[in-house]
Amino acid sequence: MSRLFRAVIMGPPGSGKGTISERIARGFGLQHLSSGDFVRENIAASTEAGNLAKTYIEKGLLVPDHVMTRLLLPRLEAMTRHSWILDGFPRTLAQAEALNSTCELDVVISLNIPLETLKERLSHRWIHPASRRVYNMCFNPPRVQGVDDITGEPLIQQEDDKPEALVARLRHYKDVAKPVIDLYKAKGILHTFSDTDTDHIWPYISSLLSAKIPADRLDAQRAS
Ligand code: G5P
Repeated sequence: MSRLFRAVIMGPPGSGKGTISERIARGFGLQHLSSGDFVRENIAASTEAGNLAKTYIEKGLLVPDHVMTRLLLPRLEAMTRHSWILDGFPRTLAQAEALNSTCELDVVISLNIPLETLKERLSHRWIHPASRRVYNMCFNPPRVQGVDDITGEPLIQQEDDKPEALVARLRHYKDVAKPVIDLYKAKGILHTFSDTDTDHIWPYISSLLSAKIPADRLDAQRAS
């Protein structure tokens, strides 16, 4: 069996973690695990953790570490046979330490995107609440303004993409991410990418992963 590959993608809100993770999942056959999606699934299902998380997300705050680790770690522990890209976790040093005790990472991708670009992107993001399909009114707009391409239902702007919550999220990210970035730098697995455009960053990430992912795993993926 080919060796498993585990990667994390970090970056502030709107940096393109979700967009790039989808490309990695498609291109390299990794499972895309998104901490934000886990949180939103729990909110939609009104679990105890979801109800608690909702009160933080609505204020543009991070969900407390003990809630996040309780949601995420069992999901990761259950994926013993899969290679994955983990999007949005860890965000704090406590989360990074908890992850460390669960698995060994091969690569950490850090996205370094200018603040003005982030604000611009997120203020244009709209979603279809039932499916979580994401649109951007400039980058990937719906075919008809304000409605979902598949269902024709109305799109909404998430509470935490509205301007007040957004500024708080961006400010907070920098403070809590620094020790996590320093930790992965010290381990020699951090790779940072800086640009205003996902399409410019993508070829570099793709080359990195082509070099890092074991050849037998890539061959299996290409053959499938
Ligand atoms: P999430 O869901 O992890 P965020 O805030 O970290 O949320 P977000 O906002 O989903 O991350 P992203 O994944 O980095 O952003 O970026 P994306 O969705 O791919 O792209 C953003 C927008 O820009 C999209 O509309 C996309 O189409 C567009 N775009 C992408 N590239 C380009 C480009 O090149 N040009 C242009 N013009 N547009 C582009 O977490 C949500 C909340 O859950 C909690 C927190 O409260 C968090 O705020 N949470 C956690 N709390 C504590 N610890 C954790 N580990 C947590 N994980 C989640």
